[in-house]
Amino acid sequence: MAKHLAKDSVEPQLVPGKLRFYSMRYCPYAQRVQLVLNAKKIPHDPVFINLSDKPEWYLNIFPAGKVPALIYDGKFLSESLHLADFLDEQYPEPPLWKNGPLQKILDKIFIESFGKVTSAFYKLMMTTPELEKSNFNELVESLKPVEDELAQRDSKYFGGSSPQMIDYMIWPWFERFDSIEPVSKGLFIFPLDKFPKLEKWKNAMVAEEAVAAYHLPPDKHAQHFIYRKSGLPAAFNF
Ligand SMILES: N[C@@H](CCC(=O)N[C@@H](CS)C(=O)NCC(=O)O)C(=O)O
Repeated sequence: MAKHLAKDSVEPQLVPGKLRFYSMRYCPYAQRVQLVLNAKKIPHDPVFINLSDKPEWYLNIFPAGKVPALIYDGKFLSESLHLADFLDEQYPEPPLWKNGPLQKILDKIFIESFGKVTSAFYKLMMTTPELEKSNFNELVESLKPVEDELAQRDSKYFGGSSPQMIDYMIWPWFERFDSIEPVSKGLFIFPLDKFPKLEKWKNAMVAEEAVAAYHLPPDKHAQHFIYRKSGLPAAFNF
């Protein structure tokens, strides 16, 4: 696995013909952008940032010190959803918003509402020393409208017969739900069987080329959460 660059590192030179992509291997927001890069086969040069010991040079370019970010035509660009949209416009094939403007805005509203799931997951995994039942229940509850949405769409993917932007933007959290079991030492298991539509969707997504190429097993995600929560620098290079 690529090394995450830390404080004492030197900024790597840009690679001609490749998009510079600042990332972190375990970041779900960076994964969103990676999935778009993969789906569109865009030549890119990933540089992984150690977020507990951020490189000086990175803070000089981007004082917020967050990932994901891209450098395109000398311009520094950030925010996963903006980056995903930019890539879709700049590299049109295959289109990831293919269902027209009305569906696009509906999908964007849905992606925004998915923030309830991402914050419930973060609360469960990161805010208490041991995972708590009430936080686990809140996460499970937050998935109900997501299951309902897929049922109502009545399609294999949220985007129809093939994965679209909406599928890629929510996928990273589903990949991480399986890490709840090892992090909680078997106490909590995400009950995917209670969400039959999402279970089928998840199985289809994981087999999809862009997703499979960047997929990590639950124990890797779990190890990152455990290290990160205890503030260990090993969280980024293990
Ligand atoms: N809204 C941002 C969120 C990005 C974000 O929070 N990234 C985390 C890593 S997963 C980060 O860079 N954290 C470093 C920090 O907050 O110092 C996006 O969608 O790109």
